[in-house]
Amino acid sequence: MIRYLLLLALAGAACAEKARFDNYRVHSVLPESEHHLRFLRELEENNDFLFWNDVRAVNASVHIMVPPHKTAQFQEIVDFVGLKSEIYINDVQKLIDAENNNPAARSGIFGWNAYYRLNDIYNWLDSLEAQYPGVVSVVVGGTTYEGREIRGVKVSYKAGNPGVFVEGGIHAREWISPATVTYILNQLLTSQDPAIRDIAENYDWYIFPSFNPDGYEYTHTTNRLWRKTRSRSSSLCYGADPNRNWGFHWMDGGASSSACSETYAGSSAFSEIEARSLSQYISTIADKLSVYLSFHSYSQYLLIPYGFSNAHISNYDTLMDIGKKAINSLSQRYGTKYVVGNIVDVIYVASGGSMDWVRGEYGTPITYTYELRDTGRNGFVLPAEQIIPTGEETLDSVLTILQEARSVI
Ligand code: 0X9
Ligand code: ZN
Repeated sequence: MIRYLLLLALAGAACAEKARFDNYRVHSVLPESEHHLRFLRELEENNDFLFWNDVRAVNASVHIMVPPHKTAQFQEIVDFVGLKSEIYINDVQKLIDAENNNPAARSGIFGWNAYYRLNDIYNWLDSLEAQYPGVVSVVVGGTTYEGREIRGVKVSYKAGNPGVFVEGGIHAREWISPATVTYILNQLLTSQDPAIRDIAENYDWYIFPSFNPDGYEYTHTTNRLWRKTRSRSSSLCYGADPNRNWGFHWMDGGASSSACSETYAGSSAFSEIEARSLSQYISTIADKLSVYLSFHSYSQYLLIPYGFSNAHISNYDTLMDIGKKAINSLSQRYGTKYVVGNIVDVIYVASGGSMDWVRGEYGTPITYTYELRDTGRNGFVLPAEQIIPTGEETLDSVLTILQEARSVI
């Protein structure tokens, strides 16, 4: 019921103005026993608080957003269960206000000192096609519920290259993902570094900054913390989790059948037009793909398939080996530390993801999902000053992956 009222409030706000998060705090809570884990899982299912990350394991902190009017309730809960809790974000709204206050975002000139609206990104993609004729071509990978294009580019300097697919922004609120993906694309076209030129010109790139354009726009106009698509399949809640909706081991753990859940898998596999149309597009180029990279935030993980099981896939050792080299490269520039591993081992069971479908359906050999910066001090609301450093270190690791991939594809 409480959840329902909150949704009504948010839906009302949708027509009028942006949802605000004044004095909302994010607490980092430490489960120290199986009992704590069970308790936190139950709390998450109750949908009373928005969990920014998931309940994983003993000693893995859980980030829980607490509205000011629920502070007392939250305090009672943690005291009662004996959970250690620390405030990571004192005022979510302040962080949101500071995140993107750079006037660059409104200047009309595209760049990496601010987060941009979908149309700014799309106009920039179009401009690349004009600027790099014969190299960049704009492609439409799919359509959204609200009728937007899912626009990307193909970058190809010559025929016959192995293909790399780069997916950003499947979760709407993870703004650093589209920003990092456009950063990488820009470097591929403009960098003079011979190592970057080498991967740019000797792979064919299929790059999609936003796999969830409706959700991304909604995070700009209405609710900064929206995750899902914007489809309407139930009378209660909007959207499904587009990274639980793909048709390989759909609803095989770590996904919800309730429409109001943040991990709602949808009414059936590929019920969401974004996942369905993108899967059809990927099918048309799958035989050309050697590498699939998916970008999320946050937590600083480099993840390998699958999300429904931690059984070792055929080239597990290779992916772990390359992954370790990649996170080592990533750490060189700014000391940013990542953890590499199977999804289930590192985070939690999560079925129906895009990477899993690509791997399961086509056997694409080199597949990784990034969880970009940070580890929770800003979470989804990563200040725009961190876009370029994140882009730089991430590209360092992508370079390593593609250099190493050569000997195995
Ligand atoms: O839960 C997810 O979808 C991802 N984490 S996030 O915090 N960004 O939501 C993890 C994706 C794991 N990938 C697959 N299951 N394929
Ligand atoms: Zn995500």
